[in-house]
Amino acid sequence: MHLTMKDEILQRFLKANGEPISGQQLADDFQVSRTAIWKHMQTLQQEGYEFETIKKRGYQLLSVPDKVDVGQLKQLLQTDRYGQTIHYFDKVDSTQLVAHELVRAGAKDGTIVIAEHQTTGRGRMLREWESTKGKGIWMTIIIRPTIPPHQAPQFTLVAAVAIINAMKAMFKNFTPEIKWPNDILINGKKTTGILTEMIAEADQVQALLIGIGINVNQQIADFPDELQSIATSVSIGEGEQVDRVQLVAHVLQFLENYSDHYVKHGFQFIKELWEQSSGTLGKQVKATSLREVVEGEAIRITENGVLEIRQANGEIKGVYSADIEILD
Ligand code: BTX
Repeated sequence: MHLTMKDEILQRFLKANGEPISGQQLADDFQVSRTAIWKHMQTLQQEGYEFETIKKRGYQLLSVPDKVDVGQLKQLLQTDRYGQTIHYFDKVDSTQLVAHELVRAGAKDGTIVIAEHQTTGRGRMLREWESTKGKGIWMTIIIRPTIPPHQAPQFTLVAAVAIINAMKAMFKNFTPEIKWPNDILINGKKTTGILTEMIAEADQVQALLIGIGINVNQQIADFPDELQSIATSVSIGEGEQVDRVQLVAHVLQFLENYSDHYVKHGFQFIKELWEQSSGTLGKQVKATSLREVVEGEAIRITENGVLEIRQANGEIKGVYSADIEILD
């Protein structure tokens, strides 16, 4: 992963644990003039890093801005492709819209778009997605798997298990659950939504745009009134402030592993992971789709990611896309 000199300077400060580093030392190490170092320090300060200049000892890092720091993310990432190209924005309309433009311009597999704030974040069926500034992960990953278009919906489930297992690897105070197909719940409330969009030819996917919205550091009062009873954040679940950069890095790592596994070996493994974390199977549910309402026990997901519901009369119905209400 290529780091710019500014990123590398920042890494030095992050690793120094608050100890000062002199401008001369940095200039010697990077073999540039002190003025060049000073310019990078100015840029870091403009980005919100606070430094104190300590006489004869150099710059001391006092605080880092609460933002998803791209330099730090690049440093953490151990993926081959996912997140190797990062488009970072302070504010966008929707990372999905930016990603569509990037796909048209030929963006590579694994390119991500990430923003601190979305003014018109989107859910499924053009619903709104509340994207509070600086509190969540609002990200779209462009992937270019060699799969036929009918398999695209399975990628929503691939993304769901990747996020769930990234969370399980990082947090110990809650157990996230998947609500079919695309919600991740903590203590029964929605913390994450996934929106998968596709650009395809008749028999081949050109690109999938996997939009991931994770509420990370919101407290209840940060959500608008209408979401306060149904939404939650990772921080509320864990009971402490969460490092968003670490979470992004974990999600990308799991997503790359699982996507590659899925493309090579099929859906079985993902299905098993999904079942392990399901908060839907075995429950009485009401599935509302554009066409119909199906009520009954959620019994399984099929190889195609379809949710099967056993109705009171014993008939089993497959649901492809719907909103699920868990009744018990
Ligand atoms: P969804 O249609 O399943 O969920 C949308 C519904 O969820 C809304 O109608 C509202 O009731 C509720 N909701 C809205 N915002 C939040 C929130 N922050 N937390 C909990 N519940 C909420 C889910 O759609 C797909 C969301 C994908 C969002 C990502 S963010 C990055 C990318 N860019 C973009 O515009 N969308 C995706």
